[in-house]
Amino acid sequence: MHEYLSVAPAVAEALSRRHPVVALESTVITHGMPHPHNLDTARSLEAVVRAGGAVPATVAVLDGRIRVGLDGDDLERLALGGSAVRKLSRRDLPVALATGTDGATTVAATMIAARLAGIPVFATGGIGGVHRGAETSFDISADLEELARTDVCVVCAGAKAILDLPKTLEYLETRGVPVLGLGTDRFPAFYARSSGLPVPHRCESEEEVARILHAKWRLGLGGGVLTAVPVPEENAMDPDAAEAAIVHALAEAAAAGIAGKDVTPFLLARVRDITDGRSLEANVALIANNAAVGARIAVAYAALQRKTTLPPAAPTTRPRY
Ligand code: PSU
Ligand code: MN
Repeated sequence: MHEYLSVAPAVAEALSRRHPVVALESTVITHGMPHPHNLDTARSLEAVVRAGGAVPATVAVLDGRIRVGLDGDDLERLALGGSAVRKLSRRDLPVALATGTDGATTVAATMIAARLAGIPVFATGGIGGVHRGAETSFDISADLEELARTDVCVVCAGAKAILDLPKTLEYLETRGVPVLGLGTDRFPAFYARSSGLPVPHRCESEEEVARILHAKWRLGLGGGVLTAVPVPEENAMDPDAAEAAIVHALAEAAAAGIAGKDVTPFLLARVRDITDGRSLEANVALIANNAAVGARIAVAYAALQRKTTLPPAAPTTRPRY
C-alpha cells in the first residue's frame, strides 16, 4: 500500500477484480450542506451507488492519509466537523499529509485520489469553475486544471450560476476537456436544468459516455471528462429565483471581503438561506441522481474494459484502467 494512500478493503477488492467503483467527494459533506442533511446525503449516496451495482469510495484525508472508501464512523466524523474541517484542493494535499491534518477533498483533490487508487468514475453535485468577475479577481477553481490533467470522469449537474458559466466552458475547451451533456444539448446550471449554453457533445446513454472514456484514454489523451446531467425535473428550481439568490449572495460576499477558498462555501450557504432551503432540496436530489448515473457509467466502463485485451502494461507507477 502507498505511503500516503489507504484504500478500503471492499474498494481494493472490487478494483482488483475490475468491478465498477464510483468515487465520491467529501467537501460537499463538510462545506456543501449543513448537518444532518450532509450525513444523510453521504450515506444515501453510498447506498445509491451500491444499488447501481458499483462499490462506493468516498474520499477524504484522515489521520494524515488519503482514504479511499470511508466507513460510517468516518462519514459521521466529517459531517459533524462541518466547515471546521479543512477544505483540501490540490495545493493543500501535501501539507495535510505531512502535518497529519484531517481534511475534506474538493473535486480536484478527489480526482487525484481516485486516479491514485485506479478509479475512473467520480460522481458529485457541482464543480468549481471560473467565478463571475474573474477578470479582476483571478478566481478560477483548481477543479478546472484538474479536469485538464487527471484521467477521471466527473459526473455533475453542471456548475452553479454563482460562476461565470460561459467562461467556465471556454476554459474547459482551451484545456481540451470533453464536456458531455447526458440526455441534453444544454449545459445544466445545477439548480436549473439548463444554462441556455450549448454543450459541445450530447450523449444519449451511459454506455456512450463509457465508450468516449475508453477512446480518450486508449488514445493516450490524458485528462478528465466532464459528464453533465440536469437536476431531475421535479426537483429543479425556478431559474429566476435561483439567479436572484445568487446575485444577493455575491453582493454579500463582496461586501464581506470573502476571498480564496472561502468564496464557494460562503455562496453555497447564503443561497441556501436566501432560498429557505429550496436550493438544498435540489442539491440533495441532483447529487443522488448523479451517483446513480455514475454507477451506470462505471458498470458500462468496466464491461468495456473486460472486453478489451490490454497490451502489456508499460512500466508505470500508476494503476492502468
Ligand atoms: N460546487 C457546488 N457544491 C460544492 C462545491 C462546488 O455546487 O460542494 C465544492 C466542491 O468540493 C468543489 C469546490 O470542488 O467546492 C470548489 O471550490 P473552489 O471554488 O474553492 O475551487
Ligand atoms: Mn477559488
